[in-house]
This record gives sequence, structure tokens and C-alpha cells, in this order.
Amino acid sequence: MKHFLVLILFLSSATVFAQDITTLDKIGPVVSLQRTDKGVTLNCQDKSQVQISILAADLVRVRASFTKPIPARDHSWAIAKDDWTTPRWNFSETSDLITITTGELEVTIRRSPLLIEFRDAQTHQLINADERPMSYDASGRLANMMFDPSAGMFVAASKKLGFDEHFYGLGEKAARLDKRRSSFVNWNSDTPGYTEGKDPIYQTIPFYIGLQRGAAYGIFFDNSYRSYFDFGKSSQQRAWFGAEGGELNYYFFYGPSIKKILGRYADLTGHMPLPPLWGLGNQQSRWSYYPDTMVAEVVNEYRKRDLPLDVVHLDIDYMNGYRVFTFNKERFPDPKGLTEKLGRQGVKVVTIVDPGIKYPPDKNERYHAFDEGVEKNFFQHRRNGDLFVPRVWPGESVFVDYTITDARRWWGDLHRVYTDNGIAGIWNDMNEPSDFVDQTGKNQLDVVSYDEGEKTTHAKNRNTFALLMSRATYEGLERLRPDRRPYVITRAAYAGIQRYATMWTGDTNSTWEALALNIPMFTSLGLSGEPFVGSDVGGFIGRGNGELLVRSYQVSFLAPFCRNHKVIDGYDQEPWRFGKYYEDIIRKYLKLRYALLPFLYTQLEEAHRSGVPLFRPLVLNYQDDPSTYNLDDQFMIGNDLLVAPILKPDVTKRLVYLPSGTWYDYWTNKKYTGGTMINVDAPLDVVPMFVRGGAMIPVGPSLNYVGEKPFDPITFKIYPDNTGSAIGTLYEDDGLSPAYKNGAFRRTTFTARRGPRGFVVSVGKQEGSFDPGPRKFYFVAADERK
Ligand code: MIG
Repeated sequence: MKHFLVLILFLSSATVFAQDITTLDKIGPVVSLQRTDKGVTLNCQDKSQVQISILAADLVRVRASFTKPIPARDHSWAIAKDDWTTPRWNFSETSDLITITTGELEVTIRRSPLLIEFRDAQTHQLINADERPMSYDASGRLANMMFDPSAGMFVAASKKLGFDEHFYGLGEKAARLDKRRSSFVNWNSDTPGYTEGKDPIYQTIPFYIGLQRGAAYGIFFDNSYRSYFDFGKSSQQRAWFGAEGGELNYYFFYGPSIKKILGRYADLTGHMPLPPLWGLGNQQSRWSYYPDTMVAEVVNEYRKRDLPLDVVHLDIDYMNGYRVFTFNKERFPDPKGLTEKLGRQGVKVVTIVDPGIKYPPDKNERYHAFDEGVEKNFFQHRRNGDLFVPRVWPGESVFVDYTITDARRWWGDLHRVYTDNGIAGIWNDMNEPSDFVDQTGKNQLDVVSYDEGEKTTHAKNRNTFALLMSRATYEGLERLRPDRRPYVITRAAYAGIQRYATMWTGDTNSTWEALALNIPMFTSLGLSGEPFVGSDVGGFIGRGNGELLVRSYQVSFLAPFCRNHKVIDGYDQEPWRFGKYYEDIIRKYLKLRYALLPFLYTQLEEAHRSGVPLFRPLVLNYQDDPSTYNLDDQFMIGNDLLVAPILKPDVTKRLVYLPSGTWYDYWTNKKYTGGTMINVDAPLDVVPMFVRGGAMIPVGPSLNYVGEKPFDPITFKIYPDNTGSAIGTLYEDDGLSPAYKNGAFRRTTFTARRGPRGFVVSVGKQEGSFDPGPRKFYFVAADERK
């Protein structure tokens, strides 16, 4: 009996990733084609159709429909832009080949078998090539492995794997930076205490970047079904991706620079709007601070101890019996009074909002969120018409069908109770959506969503649930407070999430292994269009110690989202909990974060505008340097700051790779020539940090919270390159309103040149209509002799 059980377990875990795509049916050869405004439509022998559309010189869409024509409906929740102006392109054909060229890309389609290749239009260098024709599972060979047989066919594309090809992106994965020789599944999942290798976890971003010989391309497989990516794990011949349903629909981006790909990806799926500047401030949370007097105590402690703080979070216990859009009357009798009181101390309050609405509410109780949702028919149903009743924190609950436009609007408007009480931002948790009945989604398979009239099932809608919930929240806050930038934090996501929410990496462990994962995870998210990332500082589950907490701050003090958070039964973890020795070091890093806010905000705005994240892997800045290709225990902020944290206990020294160029130790100004590994000291109070020669870093005054006083004076630290010059940028705006979208910002460029009598600094062009008022600029040269 025992043996029998073991065998079953073994088989089922082995099937998790046993899709052998070589058994799939291949799309038929091309028999005819139509030219369209944007490209070509290919008609295949097996009645399949393939549409190749040119959106930009470096962006081509491939859309295939197997054994039937391309469907008329063409919709994706991820896409932000579909009005591309087709660039000039050329078409040519021979009996074997069809060729489409833009100024940057050459797409060659072999007719039989149907194989697509992408080349650099200038050099004709091969960038990416089909390893086999696009495939589908007509006979249901993979059906027994499919999650939901009603989802449709398994579809897949397979690319030749380069001998030295590296893979990046794929959003939030508990994995290393370079995804080569690994495989992944996307199926948004509540995975508390995940460790490296756990897959899937919370988010689905089916976008990756391939890099070979310094040239990068990107592929966005816009398919929200359970999807698979295999970068040379099951076979060293191929990198393939596929999904358990939906269309084989992907976008091909050509760089060759990774930065350019990220810009295009942001154009396609949306640029991150700027969050309020206080969103970059330090944040404190735990599950849960209550009653209100404890919240006030935490804030008082921060102020008393001279630790900067901008935000405190209220976790699920602020509610009345976990009913979203309510406050517990005993614990929080006067939420408005609380937010006003904390507001006078410069601290904002963010509340958690989960998707589960309590069902049924208690007898004779009127619970408006439930009553209205039922009346308007906004809740999810099973195919047989029954309300879908998952179990989450309130017990039996219902979920909103966020694919309904009016339901999103209604959900957004429900947030009035928060904005009226002075709540500054919303934290969306549990939106995989998590269901205590069954975390795999099996209990939800027959849940039907409206989906613009198409009435699709969970197999398609699970991975986009959080995207639409965050969208409803964001748009609600926009309507409720039109003069304020919304601030929304999400756990789960699909591609496009950056338009609505910032993220954190969920329920991590308070371990050194989990801390080490911060860097590959933050940087991979940045390479997947999500620049605003962070992780529970100190780790969420389990008991850490002062050393781990300090080292954790030495990573997160430069992460966009910097929040200490702890599980309900975890040992207290606020900065002072392990004694003065550790607290003093944490204070130093929090103060440094606030001093660097002018720099961080400038970098954040660049991420908004260009799609290039601020928290970067070195490969993003040095893609021609193979030494960076799998370097994921150091990171950069923008182009200029390089940080190499200590990620192990009892370690006070480490090797640091400095790419070629001039570098300065941030603490001592000691000068290094890069292109090599150096060995540096890192006692507990020091995180090795280097500034790129050629940079000017704007540093502001010491602050207890954002807005306490203006960024005045701003001191530019000049780090000359080997020609004696440096360039710096400063971005300023009101930090709060959406006016920056209409040009109300000021971007100033500064240059410095070493002259015979010191540095000559010039203020370059100023962009934007915002008037920051008078402020002093100081310029200080890094003195390499010190
Ligand atoms: O089932 O709201 O990731 O940050 O403290 C756990 C309670 C639900 C999970 C979140 C965590 C939060 C916790 N939540």
C-alpha cells in the first residue's frame, strides 16, 4: 500500500513539466499568402493561419491559429498600445522564402516546413530562429497533463538554443538571474515560505530576453493560460514556450540593446506611472498592528529614535471580521483621527484590501460590499450558475468578476471609505486568487468570467485576475482623488501590471538564502517591465536576527519599495528590536536612502519614461561584458551606483566585480580601474558600494519623511572619469500630483570638467514647465587621495 502511494506521488510530480513538444502536430506548410498593411497573412496546408504584423522597425507580432482562420476577436488585458504607425517595410518572395524587412529586422519565413527566422537587417546576423514549426496538440496527446481540458489545445513555439545564449526576465521567479538551462511554469500561486526553485509563485510575466554575442532580443508570449518556458532544460537543442490553451501569439523585440527592448516593451504593455514621491520613503508593517494606539506607538518609536519613516501599513486585522471596506470599531474607532494624527508626524497609512468579500454576512447584517455586488451581479459564478464561494480570511467569500467594466468601476468606488478616512494607498494581497479550499485552482476550474462577452473560464482568467483587480483599485483611486497619484501595491500580476501597481515579493523566509534571492528577483522583475519592486525587509516568515536584518536593509535601502514586514507569529522585527548596535547601522542606511532620494527619484522617473528599471543587474548596463551574464549577487542603481551586499552570516569581506572603467569606493573615494574582481572589506556597518567614474550623484538634505522640507540644498558629488568629466541629471516635480504627465517637471543636466583650477560645472538644458523654486546646488569632487 505504502509503495503504491509513493509511486503515484512520483508520477504526478514528474508530469508537472513533462510536456514533450516534439510529439505535437506541426503547423502545415504555407500554400498561399495575403499581404496586409502591416505584413502578411499566411495560409497553411492544414487550414492554419499565421499573421505576421510589423508594429515598429524593431517589433513584430506573430499570431497563429491552428487548423482554422485567425479569430476576429483580438483582445489582451496586457496591451496598452495598439495604434502603432507601421514603419516602412519591404516584401520579397521566392519559391522557398518569404522575406519582410524593416530598417532593423529581417524576418524570413521558409514555406515548407514553416520556419521563421529573425535577423539583424543591417548585419544579417541571425538573432533567433524556429527550431521546429509552431505546434499544437490537435489529438489531445497532452490532454492528460492539461490543467483544464476545456481550455483548448496546447500550443507551442520552439526556438533554436544558442550555444552561448543567456535568458533573462520572466517576471517574478524564485530563481537566479540567467534562466538558461531552467524551465518554468506560470500559474499565479499563493506560495508562503517559498525557496529557490519553487515554481510557479505569485506572478505571471510571460516575457523574456535572449542575449547572445552581445545582441539581445525579447519575446512576449501574450497568453494568460497556464504557460511553460523551457530555456534548454529538457533538450539542449531548443528554448520553447507554450500554453495550455489560447493563441500562439507572441511579440518579437529586437535590440540589440536590452535597454531598447525594455523601452519597446513598456510602449506595448504600458509605462509605469510615477507613484507619489513618499512611496519611495521607508515603510513599516506587520501582520498586524492593532489597535490604533499600537500603530501610534510604532510611529512614535520611529520618531523618538530618529529613524526616517513615511508609511505604516494596516494588515487584515484592521477590518471588522475581515470584511473589506470596513474598520473594526473597537480596534480603530476613529480611522480619520488616526490618519490625521500620524499625518502631523509625516506618516501615511496604507491598508490591505483582499479580493474575498465575506459570504454570507451574518444574519440580518447589511454588508454593502456583498449586498450591492449580488444585486448588480458582479460576482464570479460557476458554469452551472452557482455563486463561486472560495474560502479566504473572512471564511466563505465571493470574488468580483473584474472582467466586467462596471464591476471594476464599482470596486474602485468602494475605496471611498478609505480615501474619506485619509488612507493614502492600497495594498492588494491574496489576488492569485488564493483559495484556502485549494491553492492549485482546481476548485475554480469551472468559474466563468464575463471577459467582454466571451464567457471564458478560470484557465484563461486566473493569471489576469490580479491585473484587473489592481486596475480597478488604481482607477478608483484616480477618480476619488484626481489630484493625487494612486499608490497601489500588489502580490500577484500579469504583464501590464506596471500601469497600476508596484509589487513586493510575497511571503519570504527570514533566512540568508531568501535574502540572496532578493537581487536576482528584483533585477529580473526590472527586466520584465516591473521597475517598482521590493521584498519584506528582514524576511516575512521565521525568526531572523540583528545581523540578517542589517544585511537585508543593505539590499533594500536602495530598492524602490522599502518595507519591513513580519508574519503574525513572527518575532518582532522593527529596526530597534535587536539592540542599539544594529539599530545604529540601520539608521545609517535609512538616512542614506533619504539623502539619496533626489538621485533615486531621478532614476525612478527614468524608469517611468524609458522602461529601463532603476534596480539593475550589471548585464543591463554591460551587455557586451560576459562577466556580467550571470552575476546576481551585486546590482546597480541606474548607470552609476554599484552595490555588492553581503548575503551570508559572519562574512565581512567579499569579491566584487567592477566592469571596465573608473570606479570610486562610495565610502572612501578610493579609486579603482574596473574590468576585474576586487576583494573588499565589509564589516557589518558597511555595504560595499561604488560609483561609476563619469557620474554626478545628487544628494539631498537629511529628512525624517518625504516633504518634511524641500530638497535644498542639493549636493552633487562629482566622480570624474579618466578624462576628468562627469555628467549628472536631476529630475524634480511636485511629487504628488499627476501634473508631471502634462510637462510639469524640471529635468536639469549638469556637466563637470576638470580644469586647471578645479572643476568647471555647467548647467545644461532644462526641460519641463515645473518651477521648483530657488534651491542651492553644491558641487563636491570625490577626492581620490582621501
Ligand atoms: O494568508 O494579510 O503576503 O504580507 O501579512 C496570508 C496577512 C495573507 C499574505 C501576505 C502577507 C500578509 C498576510 N497575507
